[in-house]
Amino acid sequence: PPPGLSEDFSGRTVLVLGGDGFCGWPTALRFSTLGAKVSILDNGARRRIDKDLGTTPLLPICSLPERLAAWQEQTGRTIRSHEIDLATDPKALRILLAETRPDIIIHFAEQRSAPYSMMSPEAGRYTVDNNLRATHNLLAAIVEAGCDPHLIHLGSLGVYGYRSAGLRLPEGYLSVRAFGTDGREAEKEVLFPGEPDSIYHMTKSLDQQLFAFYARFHGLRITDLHQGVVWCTQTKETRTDARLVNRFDHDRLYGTVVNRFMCQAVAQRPLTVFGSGTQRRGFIHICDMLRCLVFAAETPPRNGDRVRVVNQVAEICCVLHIAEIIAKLTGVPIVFVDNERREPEGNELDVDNSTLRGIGFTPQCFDTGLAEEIADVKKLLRSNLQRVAAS
Ligand code: NAD
Ligand code: USQ
Repeated sequence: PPPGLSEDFSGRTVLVLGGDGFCGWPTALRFSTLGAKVSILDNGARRRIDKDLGTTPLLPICSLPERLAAWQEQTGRTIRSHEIDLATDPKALRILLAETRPDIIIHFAEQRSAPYSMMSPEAGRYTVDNNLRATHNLLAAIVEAGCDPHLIHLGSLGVYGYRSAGLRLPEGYLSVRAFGTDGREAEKEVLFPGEPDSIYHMTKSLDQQLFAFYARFHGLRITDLHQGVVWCTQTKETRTDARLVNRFDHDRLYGTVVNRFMCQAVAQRPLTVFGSGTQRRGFIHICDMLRCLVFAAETPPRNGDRVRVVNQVAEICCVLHIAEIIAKLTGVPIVFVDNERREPEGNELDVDNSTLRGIGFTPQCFDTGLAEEIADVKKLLRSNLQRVAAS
């Protein structure tokens, strides 16, 4: 652990909202490993969306009860689960909070695909209804239940928009100077004005306003992590048993770019670069995401503090650069595909990630980490095929 932090969560209760998903599942296992009493809340929406779209993750994932039974069998640790829809069942949520009085709530439970949110008016409406209601129901339930958890939300770098236009995107706040009517100059820190490029990212921008209000008005302790695209899928806990494997999305709507490229490379199919590939994004490895989450959980803001915003981004680069590294490592060609998304290409992107840098670890980067990850995807697929053949 970084100096001064114990990474010991014994005696603390952690509620992971969206704990059946790609980021939530390994997070629940990590906090359980670190001694916390963990509960998962999830309404199974993602598994239903998979069914509706006719997509399946690269490796089959067990049902949530099977996953939790496997975790108990492997470690002797219990994780409880609650099938509650955050967006439509505020009463069940309030009762759960009043009963469990969590010390930490980690909120992943939103529809998270930008292209999904833009594919039809229905999908856009679902994304807005689901995400905003979920977040607001959560904030209101914390107040109603009279508990005082540290709420950690997974936001997105995309709330700022991807054009930094010569600025270094700050961690959440911008200092604004203006002249008052008396002619004197005044300065104020304001939330960075978002320029989201999808309905999904817009919901994350609006979430920020809800957090700011509840922190100011009700004194809630909130950390909003503006995270970049997560790459890689497995963690030390999800590797211990095939029934614990994490979801590995590789389809066009939910598969994130690096994970898609790694699958394509293993399948010896061309790497699909959308548009010119000059769009720049922020990225973070899934294991580094967990380290940052543990750090955030250990360093809560105080009641009355403004929302703490952290840019959870380890590396910034353009999509084509990643494709080129993978093409060089595997010999798989790159194909340029018409970009169906409306997003800036050739954009400048500079992000202040001093909090992450200050934690005291070296994040994993593409130049050194991709070869090992591709080998890992091959190994995972091979062992899964053997498991299927043996069953
Ligand atoms: P995911 O779709 O795999 O998981 C989200 C989980 O939340 C699913 O299990 C889903 O069933 C659940 N859920 C959704 N709506 C719910 C509701 N109303 N009530 C209860 N459960 C609900 O997504 P993910 O990749 O794990 O992303 C989690 C969070 O992290 C998202 O908010 C996303 O914006 C953020 N994030 C993800 C990435 C990434 O690259 N995956 C990057 C940055 C930020
Ligand atoms: N892309 C390709 N080829 C592909 C897939 C994607 O070129 O086969 C490109 C896209 O055009 C885009 C970039 O890769 O320019 C990233 O796309 P993505 O699907 O990997 O990620 P994105 O849509 O940005 O969304 C993901 C998560 C979302 C999170 C966001 C963080 O799905 O939940 O909020 O990353 S960020 O991008 O920093 O806002």
